[in-house]
Amino acid sequence: MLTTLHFTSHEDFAGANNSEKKPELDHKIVFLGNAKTGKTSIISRFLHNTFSEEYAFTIGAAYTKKEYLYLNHVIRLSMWDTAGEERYMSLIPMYLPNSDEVVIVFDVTNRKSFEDIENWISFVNSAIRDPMIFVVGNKIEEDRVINFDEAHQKCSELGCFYFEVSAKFNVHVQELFLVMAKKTKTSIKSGKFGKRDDAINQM
Ligand SMILES: Nc1nc2c(ncn2[C@@H]2O[C@H](COP(=O)(O)OP(=O)(O)O)[C@@H](O)[C@H]2O)c(=O)[nH]1
Ligand SMILES: [Mg+2]
Repeated sequence: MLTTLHFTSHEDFAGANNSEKKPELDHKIVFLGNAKTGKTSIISRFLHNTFSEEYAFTIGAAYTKKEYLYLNHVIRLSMWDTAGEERYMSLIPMYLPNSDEVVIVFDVTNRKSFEDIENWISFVNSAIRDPMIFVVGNKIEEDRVINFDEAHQKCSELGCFYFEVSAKFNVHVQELFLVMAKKTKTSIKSGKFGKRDDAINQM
């Protein structure tokens, strides 16, 4: 699977809350990965442009949605943020079947969170067929123990896309969501959304 991602400037993003246009793309993302890797922080950065140093444990799973405008296309995004803890794992297969993309977050300063990616991927594969998985290395502004090449190599072997962000310094967070919108499996592969495919292909 192709793992090279093209970054696009995020100046074309805008909130679409007041828009009267119907969404042209509707996509759903589930966030997985070990606890404290930054799942909630990445989502907060994207949704509210905020970041907190304090760790607030995510209980079970949290659902959020956002509509935004990209190059005049209205995109509706639904997200499931999960806890990353064993005792809540049994809940996750409920959210997975309807998702278009799965994001597995690890912390580039924490090797264990990187090694556990394989377990997360097996878990996803046992719940859904042919998932579109994005592995995201977070906290890249810190002293890292996992470098880009190692992570990229491993993701190529595992058939996943690889992306790096810093939720804290807002590095590549918008781009991550844009790339996912562009690659949304449902719209691109199945043609289920008809005209929406054309809209996305023009982005
Ligand atoms: N240095 C740094 N810390 C981060 C970053 N993203 C999240 N954190 C911190 O990591 C901790 C866990 O973040 P959180 O989003 O709650 O992780 P989650 O359990 O995966 O949802 C919190 O203390 C955050 O402030 C980042 O990009 N850089
Ligand atoms: Mg969380």
